[in-house]
Amino acid sequence: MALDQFVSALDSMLQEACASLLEVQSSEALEQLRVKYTGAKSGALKSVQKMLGSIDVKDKPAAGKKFNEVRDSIEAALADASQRLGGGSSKPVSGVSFDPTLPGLRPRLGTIHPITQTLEHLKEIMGRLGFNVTEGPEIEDQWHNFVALNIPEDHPARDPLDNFYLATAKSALPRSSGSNQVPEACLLRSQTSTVQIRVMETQPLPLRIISLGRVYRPDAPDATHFPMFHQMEGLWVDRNVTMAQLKSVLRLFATSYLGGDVSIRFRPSFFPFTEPSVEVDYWWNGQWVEFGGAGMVDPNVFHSVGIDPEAWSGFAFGLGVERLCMRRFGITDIRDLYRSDVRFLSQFAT
Ligand code: FA5
Repeated sequence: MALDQFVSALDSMLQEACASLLEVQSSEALEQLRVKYTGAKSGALKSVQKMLGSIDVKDKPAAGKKFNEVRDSIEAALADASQRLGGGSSKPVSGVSFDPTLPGLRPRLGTIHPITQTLEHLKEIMGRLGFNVTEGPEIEDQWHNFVALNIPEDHPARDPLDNFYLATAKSALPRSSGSNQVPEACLLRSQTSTVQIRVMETQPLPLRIISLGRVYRPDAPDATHFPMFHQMEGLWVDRNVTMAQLKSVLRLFATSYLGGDVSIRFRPSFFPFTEPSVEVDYWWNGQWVEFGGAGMVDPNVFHSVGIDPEAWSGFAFGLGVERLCMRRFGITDIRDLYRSDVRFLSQFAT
C-alpha cells in the first residue's frame, strides 16, 4: 500500500471521528464511538494498523509516526467528549479547577479511650480524699503477687491455670521460707494488691495511696469479664484506721463517681490479705453488680513487710475499673471497650 493512501485513510478517519465526537450527546453514544474507533478487536484504528504491514519498508517509519499521531488525537477527542458529558476522563485534564473558597478537609482527631478517662477521673476523686497515686510493675514475682499477701504456696489462687506465668522471666531467689531456693517464674500480675506490698516495703508510715493499672487473668471473656482489665487499689495505713473509715471512703467515692442516687452494699467475704473482708456491689439494671473487694489489712501482711500490727492498722480495697466505667457510660458489654471500633469509642469523646 502506498504511503499517501495510508495517510489519507487516517486523515479522513480522524476528521470523521472528531466531527462525531464534537456532536455526541449521550454517554451511550460516546461509548459506541469509543468502540467504533478504538475497540481492541474491530475498531477502525485496529483495521488501519493492520494495513501497516503492507507499507513499503522505507515508508514504514513515517507511516507508524502518522498512525500514532492520529490515535493520540482520537483518544484526546474521546476524553474531551467524556469530560463534556460529565464523566471522568481517562487522561489528566489540563487546567484543573480549584476553588479556594471551599471549606478545607477537617482532620480526624482521636478521642481519649473511656478507660483512660475513667482512670483520670478516679485519680481526681481519690486525690480529693487525700490519696497519692503510686505505680507498680505489671510483671511481678511471686513474693509480691502472693506470698507477702498471705497467699501460701498451696493456695488455689496460685494455680498455673488461673494465672499467666511467664516462661522466660524469673525472679531473684524467692523470699518465702521453706521454698526450694531456686529462681521462680514471674507472672503478669493478677491483682493490683501487689502494689500494697511494694509501697509498705519502701515508704514511711503513715501512708494513703491508690494505684491504678492493668491486671491479667485467664478468664473467659463475657459481658463483664475480660482477660486483661484494670483495677484501682487503695491502701490507708495509720495508727487507728478502722472499718468505719473504709466504709466512709468507699461510700464517698461511689457517690462521687456514680452519682448521689447510687445504691451500694458491703457483703461479707474472704481475701487472704484482709480480715475482715467484704465485697462491694452497686445496684444496676435490676441487679447487684460486684465492683470490688476490700477489708482491713491482715496482720500476716503487716508481718511480711515488717510493720507491727499492734501499733498500726490499715484498710485496703481493689475495684474493677471497667465495671465502674461501664456503669457510668451505660456500656453493657466489657468486650466493646477492647474491640478498637472507632465508631463505638468516639461516642465517649470528652
Ligand atoms: C481482688 O482482685 C482483690 N485484690 C481486691 C481486694 C483488694 C480485696 C484489697 C481486699 C483488699 P477480685 O478478684 O474480686 O478481688 O477482683 C476485684 C474486682 O476486679 C472485681 O470486683 C471486678 O470488678 C474486677 N474483676 C475481676 N475479674 C475481672 C475480669 N476478668 N474482668 C473485668 N473485671 C474483673
